[in-house]
Amino acid sequence: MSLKLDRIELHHIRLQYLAPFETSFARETHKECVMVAAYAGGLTGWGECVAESGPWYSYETVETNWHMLRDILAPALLGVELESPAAAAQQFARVRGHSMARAGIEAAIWDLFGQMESSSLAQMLGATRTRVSVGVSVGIEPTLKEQLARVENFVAQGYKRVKLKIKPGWDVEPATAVRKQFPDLLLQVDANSAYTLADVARFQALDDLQLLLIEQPLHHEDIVDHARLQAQLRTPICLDESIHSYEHARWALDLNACKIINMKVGRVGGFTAALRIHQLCQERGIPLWCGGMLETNIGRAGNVALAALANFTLPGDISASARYYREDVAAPDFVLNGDSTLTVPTAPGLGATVLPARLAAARLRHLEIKR
Ligand code: OSB
Ligand code: MG
Repeated sequence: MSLKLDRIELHHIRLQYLAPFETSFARETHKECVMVAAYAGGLTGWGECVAESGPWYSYETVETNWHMLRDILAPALLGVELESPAAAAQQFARVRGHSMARAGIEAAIWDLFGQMESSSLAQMLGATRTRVSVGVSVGIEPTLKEQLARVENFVAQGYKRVKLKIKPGWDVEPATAVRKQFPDLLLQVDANSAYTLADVARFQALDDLQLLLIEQPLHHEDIVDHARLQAQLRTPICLDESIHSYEHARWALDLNACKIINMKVGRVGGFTAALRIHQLCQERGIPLWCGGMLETNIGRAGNVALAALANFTLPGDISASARYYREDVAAPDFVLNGDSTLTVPTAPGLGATVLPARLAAARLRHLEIKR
């Protein structure tokens, strides 16, 4: 089956988080992102671009996504007969960078093909799991007491894996306190590139806490110093920011810069690239888990489908919908199962769809693109 797009619509939205989310790089109270709707043959496919309002996690922003989608990516697809979602990715082969913009529009094409062919995204990706193990990412809190209360609350909700955000001055102490109160909790930390090799003693102190992994301790592009740090630690290093593409994954593994990779479909440029990285990691014996960007239910549906692939063997940062927003722009909501899992959607395509009234309420900007 093939398709030809009639038009593409972009929606710039803003949603308030239920609670502020603080990392080593920013404290955010609201989500802003671009939602992509692709129209073909009476069907609508949705995709979410995960870039944030400012270039703190990544150089990409809502504004760079908007520019790339409007001026480069949408025009590259409109009027083209697409044989498969991979063919859409192929149309972007000349584009350097801008992974999150590419992934957002590619997701809308996957959704369209899934609906057309009556297969779920998980099926299209070759994933077989019906539920995926998930955890929760806990931001930096003003005090240790507030952090412990937050972790306690998530554990009570049924989350069996917790990730703590760390930064210099907020690392060994909060992680030790959580480990002490929850001796059996699956626990990991994420530094979002806040450290350098000079901080090796900090990481050696974390080495005694039986952490699943230490995520992206060093520079956001680095794969050289991470290899040096890994050689001095027992705890596996997991890379997030540094893995922008299939090639970056291969280079990092060739250098032993990490033992685990956090897969974010937006960061690597779409499901087509994610599938190649999944295969590479499977061949090299490198476990994956699915990262999150505080997505709406559109992005979350894609993450859950991806995490259903065989080599996603660690719990993902894919929490239940209720952890993020009071009213998501899309439905259905994802609910945490008793075994700390989310259920993989089985409906055709993403299995999630935007609610027009919610979208309108959250929308700051709208654009229709036709050939
Ligand atoms: O580093 O994993 C990260 C959110 C925004 C930017 C970077 C990160 C995160 C998260 C969120 O940790 C995890 C989630 O979506 O629940
Ligand atoms: Mg991270």
